[in-house]
Amino acid sequence: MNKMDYLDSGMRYNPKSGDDSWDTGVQFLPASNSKKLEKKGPKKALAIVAVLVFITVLSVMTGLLVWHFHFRKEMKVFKMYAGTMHITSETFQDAYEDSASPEFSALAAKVQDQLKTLYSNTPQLARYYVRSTVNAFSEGSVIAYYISEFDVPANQEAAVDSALAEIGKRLLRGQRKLAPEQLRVGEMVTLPVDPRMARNNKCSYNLHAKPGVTGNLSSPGFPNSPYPTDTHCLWRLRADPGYVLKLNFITFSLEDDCSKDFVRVYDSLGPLETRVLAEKCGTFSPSQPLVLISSGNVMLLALVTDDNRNFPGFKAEYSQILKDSNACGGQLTGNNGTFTSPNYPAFYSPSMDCTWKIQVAARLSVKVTFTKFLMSEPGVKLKSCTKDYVEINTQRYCGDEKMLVVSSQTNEMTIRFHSDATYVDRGFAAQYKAFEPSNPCPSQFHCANDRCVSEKLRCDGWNDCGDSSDELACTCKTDQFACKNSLCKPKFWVCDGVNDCGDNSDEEPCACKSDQAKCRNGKCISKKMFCDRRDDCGDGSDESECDNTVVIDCTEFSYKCKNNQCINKKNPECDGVEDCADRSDEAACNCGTRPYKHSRIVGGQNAEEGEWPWQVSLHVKGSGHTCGASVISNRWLVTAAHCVQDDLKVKYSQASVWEAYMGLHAQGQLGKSTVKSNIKRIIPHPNYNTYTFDNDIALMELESPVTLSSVIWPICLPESTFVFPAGKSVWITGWGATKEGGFGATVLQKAEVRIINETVCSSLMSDITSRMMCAGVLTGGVDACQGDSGGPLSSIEANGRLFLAGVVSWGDGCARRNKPGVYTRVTMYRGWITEITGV
Ligand SMILES: *[C@@H]1O[C@H](CO)[C@@H](O)[C@H](O)[C@H]1NC(C)=O
Ligand SMILES: *[C@@H]1O[C@H](CO)[C@@H](O)[C@H](O)[C@H]1NC(C)=O
Ligand SMILES: *[C@@H]1O[C@H](CO)[C@@H](O)[C@H](O)[C@H]1NC(C)=O
Ligand SMILES: [Ca+2]
Ligand SMILES: [Ca+2]
Ligand SMILES: [Ca+2]
Repeated sequence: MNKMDYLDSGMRYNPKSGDDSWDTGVQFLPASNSKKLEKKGPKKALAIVAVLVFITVLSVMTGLLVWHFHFRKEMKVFKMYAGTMHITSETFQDAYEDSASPEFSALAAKVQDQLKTLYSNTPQLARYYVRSTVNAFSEGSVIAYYISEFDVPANQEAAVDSALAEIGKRLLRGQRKLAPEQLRVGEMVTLPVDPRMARNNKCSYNLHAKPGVTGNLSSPGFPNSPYPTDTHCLWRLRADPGYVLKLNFITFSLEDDCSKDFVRVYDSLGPLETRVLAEKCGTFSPSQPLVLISSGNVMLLALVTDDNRNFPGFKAEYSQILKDSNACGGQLTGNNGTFTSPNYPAFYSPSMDCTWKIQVAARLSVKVTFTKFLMSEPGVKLKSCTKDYVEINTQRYCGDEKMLVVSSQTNEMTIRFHSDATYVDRGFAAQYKAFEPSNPCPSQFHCANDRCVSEKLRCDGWNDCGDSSDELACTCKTDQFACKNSLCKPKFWVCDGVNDCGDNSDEEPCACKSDQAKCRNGKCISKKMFCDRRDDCGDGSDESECDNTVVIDCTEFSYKCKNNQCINKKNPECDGVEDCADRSDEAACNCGTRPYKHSRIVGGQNAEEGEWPWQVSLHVKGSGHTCGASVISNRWLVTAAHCVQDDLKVKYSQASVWEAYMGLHAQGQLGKSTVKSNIKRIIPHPNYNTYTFDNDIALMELESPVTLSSVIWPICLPESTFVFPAGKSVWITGWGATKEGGFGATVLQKAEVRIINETVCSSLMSDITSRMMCAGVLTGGVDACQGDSGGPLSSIEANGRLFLAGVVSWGDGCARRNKPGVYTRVTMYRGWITEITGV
C-alpha cells in the first residue's frame, strides 16, 4: 500500500504488534488520493503541501496513541481515604486527645504500622500505598481516625476503592493470626475523601467542650478580615463521654456557591462521607439559626475555600449537652397538643428513631397538622423517603411539605420519626387535635384533604385548602369572574396574562388571534411586526424584547443611556449586562440586594431579618409606628404624601414630629443594627390631591446620613421606562399600619401581591389615574393587614435585584383579599425624585 511509503519517509515509529487500533487509525486518507496527486505533475506544490499536512496529522495521532498506550496507564492519581478503626484491645486515656503526647505518638505508630501491614498484604493496594496518618483518637474503646494516601493509576481507581471498602472485613478475618502486641480491631471503615477536602493550606484546632461552658470558634480572621483563600481548616470538637456536641452558628456568611467555598460538619472526627451532617454555604439569616447536634461525643467542622472571592466567614458557639436530652417520642394524651422533631428548631441529630403514640378520648379521631416540615437531603430524589422520614400508618413523608395534615380513623395514632447517619435538616413542628368523626371541622369548612379552613374562605377565589376543594361548587358573586370550568375567581385577575381559572377562560376575553401577539399596552398586532424595527404597538414594546440589544430612535418608552443613545431592551438597568455603550445602565447599582439567601422556610407571613432592608418604620414621636417608607439612599426616604398631611390634632407635615427606624424587624425590639433618625425635611409631591390621592408620594430627608449595613440598604429606583407588567408578582411589607389606625403585627409582615391589568382595575375601582397601579393579594391571611401606608411595593427583577414599583397608597392598601390595593406608580416620579434628591 502506498500509505506505507509516507509512513517510512516521515515516521520512524513502528506500531507494536497487536495494537489493532493503530491500523484503523490512519485509514482516513485513502491510497487512491495519493495516486491522483502523483499523476498531476503541474500541481506538485499542492501535493507537497498535502503530504506535509498528512505527516503532521499523522505525527499528532501517533503522539496521542503513544501517550495513550504508554503513559496513561502509568498516570497516577493522588487519592485520600478517611478511615476509622475501633480498637478493642486498648482503653482510652486523656493523653490520647493531645497529639503532642508520647501516648498519642505510641498508639498512632501502632495503628500506622498495622495499616501498613494490612495494605502491603493486599495485592490491589500494596503497590500504590503512600502513607497513613492518624489524626485523632476518641472513646469507644479507642477509635482511631486516620487518613491513608495512595498514588493510584487512573485505571485502577475503582479496584482500589473496592479493595479498601472490603479492607475492614479482611482485617477481621486476619485477627486470629495477630501477634499479641498487635491491636485488636472491632470495626474498620475506609472511604474515599471528597476531593474538595484535599485543598491546600491546612490548619486545625482541637477543642474540648467544658461542662457548663459555651466555647466559641470562628473562621480565620473573623470578624476583622475575610477568610483566606485556598484554605482547609478543621475543628475537632469533643465532649465528655455521655454527652453530645451542640454547634450553633451565630454568624454565617460564605460565598453562595458551595462548589467554591463551603463548610462541612461531620458526626465523626474524620471526614467520612457516611457521616456528613451538613454542607452549607451562602448566608444564613439570624432568624433561621443553624444549629447542629451530634449523635456521639465528637464532631468535625471543616471550612474549605477556593482561590478567590472571600466572604466574612462564620462565628459559632459549641457546648456539650447530656445525651439524654436528645431523647424523643412519647405518649401524648389530652385532646390537643404539640410535638416536634428532636432538637427543633435546631437540626435533628443523625441516627435517631422516635415514636409518638397519641391517644384521645374514645370515639374521637386524631388529626395532626404539621406547621413546619423540612426533611430534605441533598441529591436524594423526593418522595423515595428511604433516608430521613416521618411514618404514619405505613405512609412515609419526607422532603419539604407545605400543608401536611394527617387524620386517623380511630382514637389513636402512631408517628414514627427516623433519621439515618448522614445529612440532617430542621425537622418538623406539629399540632394534634381530637375531632368528632362526624364533625371534623366544627364551624369551619372541611377540605377534601382534611384541613379545616374558615368558612369565610369558601368560594372566595383563593385556594386555601391546598387542593382547591374550598372553591368547588360555588355560585359566583358579582365581583367574581365565572370561569368556564365553574370556578369563581376575583374579577381583577381577568386579562392579566395569568391563567387563574385553570382553563384559561379568564384570559380569553382579551386573547389575541392566533397569528397575533400582545403588546404591553394590550394591543394585538401581527407576530410579524415584532422586532422589525418599527414601533407598531405604540409603546415600543414590539421592539423591546428582540434577540440583540440595538440602538434605536428614542421614544418616550425607550431606555435612554447617559450618552443619550436609546436601546431596545426592556428594563436594562442593573440587570448585570452592560447594554449601553457607555455602561451607564449598570453604573448606579448599589441597591436592591439582600444580605441573606432566599429562605426555604415556607408558609407564614413573617419576614426574615434582613429580607427587606429598605423597609422603614416611621414613628410619630409619642404615638409610635404610623407609616412605612423605603430607603433610597443614605439620606433619603420615599413615603406616601397622605402620611404627611396635617389633621386637626397632629401636624404630620412637620419633620420634627417624625422619627425613622431603619433596620427594624420587630416593633418595640430595637436590634443591634437598628438606627433611629430624626427627619430634616419633608417634601410631599406638589400636585398631591387630598381627595383623589393622585400623586401620593413624598420624600423625607434624614437629619444626617445613615450608615448603610446588611439590614439597612437602598432599594433600586426604576427609570420612567421601566415596565412592571400586569400579572407580575411583587411584594408588600409592613407592620400593618394605616394612617387612621395603629399597626397589627409586631414582626415585619410580607405578602405577595400581583399587578392587576390597568383597564380592569379602572373598571372595578373609581378614580384610578395613570399615576396609580393596582395589585391584588396572592398569599396571606384573610383579615390580616400587611403592608403600611407609605411602604414599599418591591419587585424582584433580573439578577434577584429589587426595584421600588410602588408606594402603598389607598384602597385596601394594606392588602386584604377582597379589594385591590392601589399604589403610587413610582416610574412616574423618577425625574422628580432625582431633581430633589440627586438619587
Ligand atoms: C471565646 O473563647 C475564648 C477562649 O476560647 C475567650 O477568651 C473569649 O473571651 C471568648 N469570646 C466570646 C465572645 O465569648
Ligand atoms: C386544648 O385543650 C384545652 C383543654 O384540654 C383547651 O382549654 C384548649 O382551648 C385547647 N386548645 C385548642 C387549640 O384547641
Ligand atoms: C387588559 O384588559 C383589557 C380588557 O379589559 C384587554 O383588552 C387588554 O389587552 C389587557 N391588557 C393586557 C396587557 O393584557
Ligand atoms: Ca378559598
Ligand atoms: Ca388571569
Ligand atoms: Ca443592563
